[in-house]
Amino acid sequence: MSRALIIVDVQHDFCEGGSLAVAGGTAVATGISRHVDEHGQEYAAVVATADWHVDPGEHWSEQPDYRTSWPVHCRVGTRGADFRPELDPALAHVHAVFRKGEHEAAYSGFEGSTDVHGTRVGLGQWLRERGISEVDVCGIATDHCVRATALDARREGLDTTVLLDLCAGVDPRTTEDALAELRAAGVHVG
Ligand code: VGL
Repeated sequence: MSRALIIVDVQHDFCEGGSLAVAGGTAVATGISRHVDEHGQEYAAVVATADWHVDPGEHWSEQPDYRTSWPVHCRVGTRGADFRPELDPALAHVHAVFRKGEHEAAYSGFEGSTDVHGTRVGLGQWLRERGISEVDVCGIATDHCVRATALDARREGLDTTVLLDLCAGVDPRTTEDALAELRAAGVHVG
């Protein structure tokens, strides 16, 4: 059995002071770095995803509803799209970064791709090629990108665990709904 860690969207704009700040985001960045320091050797691979928007259409809105439309966030070339510095110790162990959403909303890390010798490779293919059968998922936001990434991981047939202590959610109600949906889909919530 071969396990990977997927670190979802721990970027400035999703942490305190960012344009779409999620309470607890910075603490999650610190916690993930500690987790990788303590448990990094248990993973065959550690990967990170990043929201990476150029022009994502109605995903950005001047009047966001915070469910399907959002303030401008993670614009490519801005600090908001960068990873939080508290994640740096974990990033030193990251094998690949999967960027998603240049021209559309993209909640799941499985919509992201990384460059392998000039070819774009999606997260699902990348994990399959390395024989990964289990994934731990952590990051921001529990009720959106973590949710979508964990559901897609299950659909890929991966034994999937959400590390809840290493996640932060936008809204307590949608976070509870997301956790119920994840459990119903067979995702472990630990
Ligand atoms: C996210 C809202 C909008 C996330 C991304 O990373 O969970 N949330 N875009």
